[in-house]
Amino acid sequence: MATFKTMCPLDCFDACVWRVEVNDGKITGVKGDANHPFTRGKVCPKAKRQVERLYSPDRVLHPLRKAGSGWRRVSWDEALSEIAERLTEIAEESGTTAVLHNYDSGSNGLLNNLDRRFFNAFGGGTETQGSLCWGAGSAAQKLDFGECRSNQWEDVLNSNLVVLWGRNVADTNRHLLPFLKQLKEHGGQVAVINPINIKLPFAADIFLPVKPGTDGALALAVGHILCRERWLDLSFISNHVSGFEKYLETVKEYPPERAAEITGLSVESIEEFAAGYGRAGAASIFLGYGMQRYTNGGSSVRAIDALAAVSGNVGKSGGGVNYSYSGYKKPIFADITGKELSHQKRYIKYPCWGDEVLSLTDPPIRAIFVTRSNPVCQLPNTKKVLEAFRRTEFKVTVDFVLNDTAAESDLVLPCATSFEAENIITNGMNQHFGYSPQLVEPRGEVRSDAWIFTELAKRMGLEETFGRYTEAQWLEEALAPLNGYGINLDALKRQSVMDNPLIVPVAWQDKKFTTASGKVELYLGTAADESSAVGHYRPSAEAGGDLIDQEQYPLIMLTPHSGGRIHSQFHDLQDDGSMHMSVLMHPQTAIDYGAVDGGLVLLESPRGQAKGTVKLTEHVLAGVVVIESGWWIKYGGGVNFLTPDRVSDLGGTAVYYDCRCSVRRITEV
Ligand SMILES: Nc1nc2c(c(=O)[nH]1)N[C@H]1C(S)=C(S)[C@@H](COP(=O)(O)OP(=O)(O)OC[C@H]3O[C@@H](n4cnc5c(=O)[nH]c(N)nc54)[C@H](O)[C@@H]3O)O[C@H]1N2
Ligand SMILES: Nc1nc2c(c(=O)[nH]1)N[C@H]1C(S)=C(S)[C@@H](COP(=O)(O)OP(=O)(O)OC[C@H]3O[C@@H](n4cnc5c(=O)[nH]c(N)nc54)[C@H](O)[C@@H]3O)O[C@H]1N2
Ligand SMILES: [Mo]
Repeated sequence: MATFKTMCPLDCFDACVWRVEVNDGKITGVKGDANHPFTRGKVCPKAKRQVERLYSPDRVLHPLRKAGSGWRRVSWDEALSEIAERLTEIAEESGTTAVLHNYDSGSNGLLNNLDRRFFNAFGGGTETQGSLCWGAGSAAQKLDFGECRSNQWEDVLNSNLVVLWGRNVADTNRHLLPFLKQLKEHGGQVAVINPINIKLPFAADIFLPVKPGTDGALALAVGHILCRERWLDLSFISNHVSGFEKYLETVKEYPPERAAEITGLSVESIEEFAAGYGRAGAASIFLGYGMQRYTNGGSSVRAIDALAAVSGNVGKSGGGVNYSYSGYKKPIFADITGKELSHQKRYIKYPCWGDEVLSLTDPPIRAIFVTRSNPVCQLPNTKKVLEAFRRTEFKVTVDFVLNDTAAESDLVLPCATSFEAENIITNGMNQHFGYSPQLVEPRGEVRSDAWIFTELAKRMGLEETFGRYTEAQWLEEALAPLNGYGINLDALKRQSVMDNPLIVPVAWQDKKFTTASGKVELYLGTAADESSAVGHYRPSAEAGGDLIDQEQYPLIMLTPHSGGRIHSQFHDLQDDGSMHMSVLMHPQTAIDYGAVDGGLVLLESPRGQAKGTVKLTEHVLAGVVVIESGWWIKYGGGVNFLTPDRVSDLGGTAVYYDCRCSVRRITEV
C-alpha cells in the first residue's frame, strides 16, 4: 500500500489535508493528516463520499447523447465534433455571446479554470456576474477594509470571546470545533447568533436566536451600547477609522429597545452580548455566509465590521471579522483564464439566471455550456431555470453523474475526479493550497476537464489562441507568481500542501487598509449610492418586508448547507431511500399551521411548491422552517422551487434565505 498526501478539492472552509491510501491501483481509504495544524488528522464525511463517488456504479463513464427520452453512448470524437460544429455555427449566425458558459466552484482545481480559457479563446460569450455564495459579505468587507482578510485559524486561541455569527460550524466548518473546545477549556467564551441553535460539542455561553435578516439592527444596537458605555478603542478610531461621527449618528437611532422589537431578542440579551463583546479585550467574529443571503446582507456585514473597528478588534491577535481569505489569494496564482483573449463578452445577473436567459435578445441564448456547477438544482427559482434550459437549443454539461442539470442536457461529457487527474487545489476560504497528483487510472473513458477543453479548442481551430501547453505546463504557469517565494511545481510536489506565503497570523496587523483613505471606512460619503452609507438596517425584502403578503406566506424558509454533502454533491450517495426532504420546524409552528411530526406538508411560495416531511425540533425559531439545500429534484428535492431570484444590496448575491412560504398538511397521493 502507498499513501499520498493531498488536499480535498471541495469549496469548503476546512479544505482537509488528506492521506490517500492506494492499493493495487485502487483507492482504499482517505484519512486525515495528523501533522496538519488545522484539520489535525480528521476528515469530514465528504472525504469518504469522494471515494464512493469515484467508484459509484451511477457514474457516467462515457460521453452520452440524449436520444428521445433516454441516452445513447457516443465516442469522444462524435461528442466533441458535434459541440465544435454547433458552437461554430451559432457563433457565425448570432455571435459568441449567444453561448452561455455557466461555471462555479464544484472543484477548486486550478486547471478547472481552463474552461474559461476555452470560452475566452472562442471570443467571449455570455457569463454570469455576481454570486450564489459569499458576494454580499465580500463586497461589504472590500468597502470597509479594502479586501477580505482573516486571522490565521490558530489565532482564535488568543480570543476571549468568539462570536459565531450566522456560521454553522457544526456542519460547514467542523475543524474549527476542536479549537473552540480548547478555547472554552481555557476560559474563553463562545456566542452564537443564529435563528437555529446549531449543534456544538459544548454549551454556547450566549445564544441569540435572531429573526432572519435582522442582524443589521442587532449590530447597530450593539454599536449603540459600545458607544454609550465607551467600550471603544479611541486610539484605533482616531488613527485608523474614517466616518466615526456618521457612525455615532447612525447607532444613536438604534437603542436596544428598538433592536429588540426588530430582532425578536430581549433587551437583556442584547445588553449581555454587547457587554461580553465590548469588555472581552480580544473578541473575534466568525462571519458565516448564511446571514448575508438577504437583500440587506451587505449592509448587515458592514454593520458587523463596524463593531470590530470601533472596539479595536481589527489588526489584533484574538480579534478580527473572519469572513474569508480571498484577499490573499488573487496575487499568488497567475490567471490562466485568458481574459485578454476575449473580444466580446456579455454578463447576466447570476441570481436572476432564469429570467435573464429567457429575456435576452440580440442575441438570445442559443447554447448553454455547464461546468463544475449544477445550476438546475442550485440556482434560485427553479421553475424559471428549467424553462430557460428547456427553451435553449443546445445544452452541454461536463460532470461525473447524471444530476439535475446533466439530465436536462443534450450532451454529457464525463470528467475525471481529483483522484484521476493531476491538479493544484486552492481555496479562498482557507489559507493553504496543495498538489493533487493523479493517483489512479481514470475509469471508463472519463477525461480531465483540461483535456476536454484542449481537445475542443483543437477541433475549433483555436489551438494557437488557447495555447499548446500540457497540463503540467499550465500548472507551472499558474504558479509563476510564487516562484519569488521559492515555490514551483517541483517544490509543491515535494511538500504536497503549503501555506499561502502572503497570509500573516493577524490580518491587518500593519493597519494599512487597502481602501482609498488607508483607513477602515465606516462611511465613504463619496458615492451617491447605498455603498457610501454607514452599514445600516433596512428590512429585507421578503423575510422582513411587505413585498409579499405575509398573511398568505407567514413563514420564513431557510435552506442552509448540509453536513453530509456539499451543496448537491453526494446526495445521490446518501441512500436512506427517502423521496422527501426533511422540513424542520418548532413544535409551536406545527401547532399553528396544523403540521404533525413525520407528516407530509406542501410548502408554497410566490415562485412555486415543494413537498417535505415534518421533523419537530426546539432548535429552530418559531415561525421559521428549515430545509437543507442540495436535495436533487429527481429524488423528490427542489427547495429552490421556492427561493427568490433577487439580488443582495451589495455584491449581486442570491438571497436564498430572504424567502417566505406557507405550509399545509397533505396526504400522499
Ligand atoms: N437553497 C439554497 N441554494 C443554494 C445555497 C443555499 O444555501 N440554499 N447555497 C448556494 C451556494 S453558497 C453555492 S456556493 C452554490 C453552489 O452551487 P453549485 O456549484 O452549482 O453546486 P454543486 O452542487 O456543488 O455543483 C457542482 C457540480 O460540479 C461537479 N464537479 C465537481 N468537481 C468537478 C470537476 O472537477 N469538474 C467538473 N466539470 N465538474 C465537477 C459536481 O459533480 C456537481 O454536480 O449553491 C447555492 N445554492
Ligand atoms: N458540509 C458542508 N460544508 C460546506 C458546504 C456544504 O454545502 N456542506 N458549503 C461550503 C460553502 S460554498 C459555503 S458558502 C459555506 C457556507 O457556510 P455557512 O455560512 O456556515 O452555511 P449556511 O448554511 O449558508 O448558513 C450558516 C448559518 O446561517 C444561519 N442563518 C440564516 N439566516 C440567518 C440570519 O438572518 N442571521 C444569522 N445570524 N444567521 C442566519 C443559518 O441558520 C445557518 O446555520 O460552507 C462551505 N462548507
Ligand atoms: Mo458557497
